Amino acid sequence: MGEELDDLRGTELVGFGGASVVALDALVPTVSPAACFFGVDVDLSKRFGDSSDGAAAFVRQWSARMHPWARVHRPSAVDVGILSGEPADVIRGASEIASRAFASGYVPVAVGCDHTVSYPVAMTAARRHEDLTYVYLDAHLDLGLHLDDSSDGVHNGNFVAAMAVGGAFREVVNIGARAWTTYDDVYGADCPVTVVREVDPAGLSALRGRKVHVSLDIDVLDPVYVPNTGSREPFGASPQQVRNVLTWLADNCAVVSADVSEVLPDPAHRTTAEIAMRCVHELVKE
Ligand SMILES: [Mn+2]
Repeated sequence: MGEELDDLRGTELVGFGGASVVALDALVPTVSPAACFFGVDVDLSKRFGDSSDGAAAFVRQWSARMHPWARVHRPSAVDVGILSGEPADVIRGASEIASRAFASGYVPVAVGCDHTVSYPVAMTAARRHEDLTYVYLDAHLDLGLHLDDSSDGVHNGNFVAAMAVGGAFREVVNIGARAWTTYDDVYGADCPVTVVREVDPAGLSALRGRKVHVSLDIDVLDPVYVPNTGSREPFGASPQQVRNVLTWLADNCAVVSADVSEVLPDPAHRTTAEIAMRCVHELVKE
């Protein structure tokens, strides 16, 4: 195998968002569905934005101080490691970790580099759960504007279109698209695509009761809060608005899997790691 998980044997290691660190092979079945975090530390296919290689280790390191909070509020959340290696191998590895997390009753949550990390996790979830809705908070639609002029297949600007082709999902729902390009006709999807432009639970009632994969591209937040992201767009959401939406999804839908991505590992903006992890922690409350 060309991909590998990092060594979790250090006794001092604190996991993503303060979660406990557990080796994947030591993962035991859980009765209540908790988050099973894992990292992907290489860009899988980044066409847009600066490199975010190393983002998973950055997010883990700078969200470790959430441990006292996590111990009280998310006691069952675990971190099974960070994948690195060749992108094709890492994509396979991410699918395998997601499958194993599902098999043990966990909710797999990938912490990625580029947004393409969502692709293997959501596709694995769609194979396991019929009638799954793909919900992504993102300033961009990633819906195939660039499918035709690219020879390298799926990347972080078109993967949503690639996922929606073939009927794997009941519906694709974007929350928070605001980039100027999201006003072009760019849809390449074969299933219904809905755009909810306001980052507000008021626009989400149609999702009540659904099974959902939730993907958080950190650029849905305003660059004031997260300047270290590859494709910054003005007029974005606040952390509180994003958290409110994720809380609503957790309370009104069945969140089966999730991911967060597009944080650039910049030591000048360490608090963005806590913003990212506090937001995704909201999706799985065990
Ligand atoms: Mn984006």
